Amino acid sequence: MATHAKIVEASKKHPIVDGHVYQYGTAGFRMKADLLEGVAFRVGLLASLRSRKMDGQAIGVMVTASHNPAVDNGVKIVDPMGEMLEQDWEKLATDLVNSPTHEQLADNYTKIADTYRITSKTPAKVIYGRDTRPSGHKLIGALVDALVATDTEYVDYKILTTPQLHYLVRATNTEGTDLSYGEVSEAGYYKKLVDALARAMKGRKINGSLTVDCANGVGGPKLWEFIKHVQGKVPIDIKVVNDDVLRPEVLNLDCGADFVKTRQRAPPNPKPVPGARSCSFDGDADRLIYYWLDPETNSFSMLDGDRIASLAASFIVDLIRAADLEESGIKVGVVQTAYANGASTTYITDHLQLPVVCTPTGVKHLHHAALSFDVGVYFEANGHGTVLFSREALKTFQSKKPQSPAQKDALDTLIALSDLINQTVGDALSDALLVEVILAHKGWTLRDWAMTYADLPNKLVRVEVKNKDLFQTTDAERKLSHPEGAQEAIDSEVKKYKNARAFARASGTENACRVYAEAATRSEANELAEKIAFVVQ
Ligand code: 16G
Ligand code: ZN
Repeated sequence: MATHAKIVEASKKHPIVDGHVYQYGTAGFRMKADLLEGVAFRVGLLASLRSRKMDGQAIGVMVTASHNPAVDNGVKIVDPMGEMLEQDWEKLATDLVNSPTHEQLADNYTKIADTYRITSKTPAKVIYGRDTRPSGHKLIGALVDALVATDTEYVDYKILTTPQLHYLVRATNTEGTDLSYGEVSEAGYYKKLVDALARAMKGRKINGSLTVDCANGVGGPKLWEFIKHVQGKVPIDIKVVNDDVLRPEVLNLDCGADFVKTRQRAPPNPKPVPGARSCSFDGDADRLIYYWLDPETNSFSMLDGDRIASLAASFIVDLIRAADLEESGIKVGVVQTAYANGASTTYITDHLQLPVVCTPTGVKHLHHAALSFDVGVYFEANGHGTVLFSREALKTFQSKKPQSPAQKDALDTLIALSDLINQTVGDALSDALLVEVILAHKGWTLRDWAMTYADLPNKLVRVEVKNKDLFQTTDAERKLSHPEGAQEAIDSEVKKYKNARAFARASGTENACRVYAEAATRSEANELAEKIAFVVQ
């Protein structure tokens, strides 16, 4: 049977839901899982085309809805170097998925192949994984039917964290080359982390234990796997909590990085222990937030993505200086979004004296901007982020001849960090190890880290609106260009407060607007957020 006919036949088993408009957004396709079966099938078709377009390199498909409730799911595509799908292809994904009939779907598939001169003679390879949601199994079934219909080779990695799949895509495509990213297996991922951790620690001690809340998601079992690999190699005491993946309904429920960040409090279960160094992963383990309860005052301190970015940037700059590479021209920079706390931006620009770039929300934007630096540190305030090292920077670290043991130590640490950090995408496990390494080097507690600057009080609110698409932004989402007059109204409210800043933007993942406000005091930030919410309502 010709491919066109095979696609039509297979598609009949996995129809999309009539009347629903699908869109490839910042996190791929994400919605109630029962709307997604046809989408998963169609994403399989596109991933196969993408692989052929990229000369047969492996393309990844991840089935996850991250921090969303258990009933949701999502499907997204990973490009060959482990990065997010190229933007032009997001549009193709949206068009292909919305094809109204099975015939038209197969026609659209052929049309894309023709437009991009893709021939079925080029081999295609897709590798995939899913988080712990029960609905993932069925979605993978639909995906595989598409891969079979298009003669695509595939590897099923079963249950993975999102960053593990990104790692595997890059490792697959660089295997046997001088850019090799690591062994092509889940075990290879842990081995790389353990080896890099040992080199980055070099006998230093991590004080006390780290409690990790895994959001009852895939991060739990994977963290246990990591612990098996690290045992006996590097002394690190990890206490795993909220790792129940047998009861799907508890996924992301009152726990996880998104809960901690949005509620600005520790998960109620297990009962927080004052003084304990704690962190939370989100449901697919690509976000990380640290926090602790002050044993003296019992107040809650959160160390979010902005804090991790400033900690990592300051540490790397110190190492570059210690390695006597200050004059080498290595450009270190930080990428944030409008949600970054103003105090973090001031700390990075004024205290660390580093350039800060602001981009729209969504990892792909930050990642792209970070590539313009030799060492690009990017984090969203919500805890998603990583550090990118350019090839030139790595070459400089490797070729520099140390003049003292201290210089050698700094160079070795820089190289170890580049292996410890998952450079494909934000990775909660890898980022947590990075934080642990930095705290160990500096001999810092979370209190020391929290003292570097004081966050400006802030408030984030979600506003129900009739049509969120009316809200268009400019200046990296810091200003509204539409509807007319809205920005002027926001400006006039902001002016009434000291040290204030506020913006509104349409969510990329829900039909709502988000409003963020910062001001000198908590009550003023709350009040300002309410006023801006009123403007956009
Ligand atoms: C997605 C993005 C995340 C962003 C969030 C914003 C990726 C992989 N994920 O989850 O980075 O912070 O959307 O959601 O890019 P919002 O547009 O609904 O505020
Ligand atoms: Zn996530």
